[in-house]
Amino acid sequence: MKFHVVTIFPEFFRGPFEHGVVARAKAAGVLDIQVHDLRTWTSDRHKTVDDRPFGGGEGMLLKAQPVFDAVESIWPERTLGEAGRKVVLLSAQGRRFTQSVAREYAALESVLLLCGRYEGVDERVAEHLADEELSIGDYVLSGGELGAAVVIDAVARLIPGVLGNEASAVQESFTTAGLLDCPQWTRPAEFRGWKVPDVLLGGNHEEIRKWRIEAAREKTRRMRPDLLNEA
Ligand code: 4FV
Repeated sequence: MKFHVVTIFPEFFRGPFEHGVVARAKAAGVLDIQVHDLRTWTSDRHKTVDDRPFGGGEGMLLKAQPVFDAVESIWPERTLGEAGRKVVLLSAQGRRFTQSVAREYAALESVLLLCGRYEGVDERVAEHLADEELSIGDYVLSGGELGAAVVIDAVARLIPGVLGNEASAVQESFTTAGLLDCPQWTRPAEFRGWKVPDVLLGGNHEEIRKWRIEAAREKTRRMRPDLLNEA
């Protein structure tokens, strides 16, 4: 799977992808991440990528031209809504990024992530260039880069062959029936007087399976009742 990331801070992506699952996926050749500096597609000597909003207001906006030129240079023959690949604008106005969206993206051949900065991006990018806008949550970030890193991490884990044991991608939050993952413990069986539930020490796998489903429901009821309504 291939990710392209367009940003005014390419150096931002030096860190996040050098560790753990994503680094292993890159090393195994099942994941390729290309980071592009948006200023590459500017023509003035100040490499201008932003300008003031029409109608006034605080702050600056990313201009449409460098973003369009970037995408059309990275994917020259691409058309909107094309199968197998997507242009995605990270923004606070986007569709909410969830595990099911991560699964959707993991089935694609390639995703190009556009990282906003300043107060946002000229609306013509969302209207005429991006296949969709995506939000990682209802809060305002200083840029789309963190969102892009979140998307790449969540999707990379779902690429076949990336997680050592695929099983773990099946048995986790937001997979089985949209429930949160059940609580888990590791050694020691007693820590500061706090004991691991006996059923998990009993070795009766059917009992353990049933107990875990109920524990997952109980945790979901307590922490995310909204998920139960969705389920
Ligand atoms: C955001 C989010 C987000 C908005 C203005 C970047 C900022 C600035 N991106 N999920 N929430 N983006 O807040 O993805 O351009």
